[in-house]
Amino acid sequence: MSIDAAESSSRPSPAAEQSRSGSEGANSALILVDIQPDFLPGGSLAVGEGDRILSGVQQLMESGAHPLQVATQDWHPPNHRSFASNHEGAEPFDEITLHGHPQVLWPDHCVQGTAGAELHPELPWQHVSAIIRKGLDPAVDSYSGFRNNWGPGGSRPATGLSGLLRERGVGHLVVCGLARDFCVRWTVEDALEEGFDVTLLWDLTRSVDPSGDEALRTELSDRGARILNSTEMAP
Ligand code: VGL
Ligand code: ZN
Repeated sequence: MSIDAAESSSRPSPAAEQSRSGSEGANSALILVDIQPDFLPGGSLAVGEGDRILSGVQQLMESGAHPLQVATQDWHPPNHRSFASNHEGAEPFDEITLHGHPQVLWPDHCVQGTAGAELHPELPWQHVSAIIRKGLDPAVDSYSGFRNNWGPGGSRPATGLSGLLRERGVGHLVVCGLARDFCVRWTVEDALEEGFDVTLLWDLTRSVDPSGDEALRTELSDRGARILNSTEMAP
């Protein structure tokens, strides 16, 4: 056996070691969920106080604390089935059944190519290695960064985010963004199911409906998410 082969067979890759350790730091990724003008005050699906997360998110992006940063971007065609405007007689925030599951009907938002769908122009996106666009299929909504919502066949096809993170040796995700009770929630739930350690930065999220926040916090922490404020994060 050559020296090279002996070395590579006896030594696990740094990425593999890091992902087993599950500790913070070297193998963590910052996941920035749907930080887009349509979800901020003035946007078509504005989340109350959504703009309050921006300076903390910016600091985190610039801190260099997370070697990998990944963003998700809600990115719908104009004929998307989650839009109330595409259902006769429906109003925004009505609930219907779509492919056998409850579906909230939203105001038109994050329409591909519009200003409201951009990643927020004031954040330093140059630090982000990958952007996962979701919600492109007009027939299926897509809250989570990991999987679409249920489609007509009952499956929830993967976006590829899980594979990307694993191949980069990531074991721990630090999640922030909008909206806490939809896309952040579904992303955290899927991340836990995929076996990642998850820290949710509560102060760097806001909800469409804050009345459910207490129950949501309990649910996510019961499922295994660590819930912190950004000020409590190790530097
Ligand atoms: C979202 C509703 C519809 C979100 C996206 O980013 O939380 N919510 N599309
Ligand atoms: Zn959407």
